[in-house]
Amino acid sequence: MPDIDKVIDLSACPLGDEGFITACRDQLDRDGVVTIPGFLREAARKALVAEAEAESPNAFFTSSTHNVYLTPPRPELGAAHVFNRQISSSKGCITTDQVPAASGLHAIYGAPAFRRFLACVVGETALYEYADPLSSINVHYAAAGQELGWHFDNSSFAVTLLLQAPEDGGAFQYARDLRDADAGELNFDGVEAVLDGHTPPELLDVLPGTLVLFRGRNSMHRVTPTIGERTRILVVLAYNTEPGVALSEAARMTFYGRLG
Ligand SMILES: O=C(O)CCC(=O)C(=O)O
Ligand SMILES: [Fe+2]
Repeated sequence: MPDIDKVIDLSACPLGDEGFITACRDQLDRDGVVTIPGFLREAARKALVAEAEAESPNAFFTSSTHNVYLTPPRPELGAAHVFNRQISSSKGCITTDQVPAASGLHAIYGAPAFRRFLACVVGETALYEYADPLSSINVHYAAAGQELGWHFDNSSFAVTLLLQAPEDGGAFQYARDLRDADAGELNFDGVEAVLDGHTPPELLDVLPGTLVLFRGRNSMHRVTPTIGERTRILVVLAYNTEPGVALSEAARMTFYGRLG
């Protein structure tokens, strides 16, 4: 495994710098998102793209429909209700165990300094890997026409690394603080206005090599369809706030098509 400073540009993301950590935390609290451009060194990013492309024939492809809340439908509301509106998503995915052992992704994911940095920024005391061999590091592939439809995340925060942008499309759009999950406020009118194009979403402009920290539990977001022959390649780094937690078997079957 490479040294962490061969993969992360520590001048763009000084992991132990208290001032930098505070600035990131304040930004995440204020805006619900932090981007750190140039997080990956360019040589490392290229190596990670090559690794991801080599493994892409073994990706698990899914094409599904879901509502924006990622829950089963509620028939009593009626098929036309925004709660039951079905959204399409399609992508390919590889899992932690498919990332080569010598990959910089394992070096980043496991580095104590990186974990401490993330924990401080998201306001947790510590972060832990998933107990199952699939869920900690995922690489997502979106080829021409593939997209991630509008949704709210179940997790309180997400960590992503864009490895390769498509020629066009693949834009990350979001509508901030659209619901309040903890208060049980689903905001049907607000959601419908975004889905119908009456409320224009915000655009997060992300260059390859950027680290994104995003609070997607109350901010609805999507990734628009890839346009052109270059596949969008994005890494999701997932952590738990408790040790020894595995992703549920149902979720693993849906996302990966297997349990381990
Ligand atoms: O692909 C992205 O940039 C975002 C991914 C996302 O929203 C998710 O995996 O829930
Ligand atoms: Fe999401």
